Amino acid sequence: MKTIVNYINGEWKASSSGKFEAVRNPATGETLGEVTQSTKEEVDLAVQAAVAAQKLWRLVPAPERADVLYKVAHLLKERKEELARILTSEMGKVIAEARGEVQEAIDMAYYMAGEGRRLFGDTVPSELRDKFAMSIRVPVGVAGLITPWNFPIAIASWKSLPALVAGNAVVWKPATETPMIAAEFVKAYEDAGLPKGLVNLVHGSGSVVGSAIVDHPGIDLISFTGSNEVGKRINERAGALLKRTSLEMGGKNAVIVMDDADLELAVDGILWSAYGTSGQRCTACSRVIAHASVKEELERRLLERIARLKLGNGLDESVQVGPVINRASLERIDGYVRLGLEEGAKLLCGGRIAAESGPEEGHFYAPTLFTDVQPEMRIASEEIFGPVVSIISVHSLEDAVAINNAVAFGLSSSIFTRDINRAYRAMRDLDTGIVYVNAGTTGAEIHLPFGGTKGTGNGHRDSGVASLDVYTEWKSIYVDYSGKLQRAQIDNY
Ligand code: UN1
Repeated sequence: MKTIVNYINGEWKASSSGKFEAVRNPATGETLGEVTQSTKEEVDLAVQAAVAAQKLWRLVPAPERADVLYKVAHLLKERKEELARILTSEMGKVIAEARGEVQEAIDMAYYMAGEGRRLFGDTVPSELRDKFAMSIRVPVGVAGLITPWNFPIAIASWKSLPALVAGNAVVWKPATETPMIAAEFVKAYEDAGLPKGLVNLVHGSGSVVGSAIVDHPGIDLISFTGSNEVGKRINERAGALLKRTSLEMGGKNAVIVMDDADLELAVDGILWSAYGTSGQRCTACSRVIAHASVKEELERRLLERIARLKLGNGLDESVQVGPVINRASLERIDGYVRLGLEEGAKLLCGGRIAAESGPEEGHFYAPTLFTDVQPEMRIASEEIFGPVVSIISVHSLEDAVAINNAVAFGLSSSIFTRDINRAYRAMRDLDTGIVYVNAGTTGAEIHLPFGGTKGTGNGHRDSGVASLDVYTEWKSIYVDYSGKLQRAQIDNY
């Protein structure tokens, strides 16, 4: 059994609280280890270390900062298989997906290392003679990162790597369910030679450690991925303290299948984005908006393929659907299914805790498909975060887009059509931060901005160059080499 401890100011140490939480394998129920539960005081120590380290780090040339990131990328690449196995054991996603997720962190590390030689600002002409004007990116200070269990290394990479390359320090609270992969990521930073104090890992609950990070005056910005409920609270609290917050929250993502779609391709896209990661992606497909003329054929093909999906322990290469994260999640998903039945939706398959589950064993939910769902039903508008899909029938692209846009979230959407005009209209009108054409709702690549509209976020983006906007301030600089006082807007007009 492993004991997972904090990493504060370059030292691995358990919290003085003496408290631990068990880390369990969601596929087997086996206890993998225990994770230290920290106090507010430890957040304070982490922030002090971060503040001190950042004072020096901001002066290190960005290409030199990036050298450390290249080493992180290299180490993650070397350790990819080992990391993927740890990820699968504590989070449950199938091993092929876990490898993909580690790859996402590797890609992000190389990409952000490249930013060390870019971090582009602007040079622009001044309106006055003999005057030079430019705007440059400068670090914000100390970033507080609060990350979820569903993409425990990829999402942490989207946040910590741009923070560091831009010259910030980090205090990170990972999800309680996935502390082992978090420790491995931090170990890669340590082994790459990142100076102590720049990344601090503090394990514990949201109510103690998360709140302390949000409240601490030494933390300048918060980047959070998780539920809407927690995100709203963070936003209110951090807003009152005038801290920058970047929030990435829920989704209710839809795949639109038009009457001219390649149906086999649509089925592939739906299966992968709805039941991959057991539906526990912010980007998971949980609605299918199908043209009435292809709906029945689509249902028939989906049912045939769902029946062949293999559930089980994600370490088994032949398994396609792993467990959900814990018992509470299993019950919440089942609760939504009961609700769907009460609301009058028609259950086509699944709708039950799968036989692979047991009270002390894994937590598996049978891939579930509802049809004849009305857009306003709760199963069609609230985030379920499990393998549950609702089919809604429409007669036109306009109706499909309107239904897609009617929910409170706006993360990802997709359309299957062979008509280029329809595809472009959808790209224009779908109100989500990510749009796919002829692919499911998942599969975001790290060099593009990740995030969404409406209840999904608050206007910021993870990953891509856009993430630098979260971790930098703009500084506008004017250099007057005329040797005299020149008044802008006055002396020149
Ligand atoms: C998430 O669901 O929180 O596009 C992240 C995807 C992945 C990232 C998902 N690359 O599904």
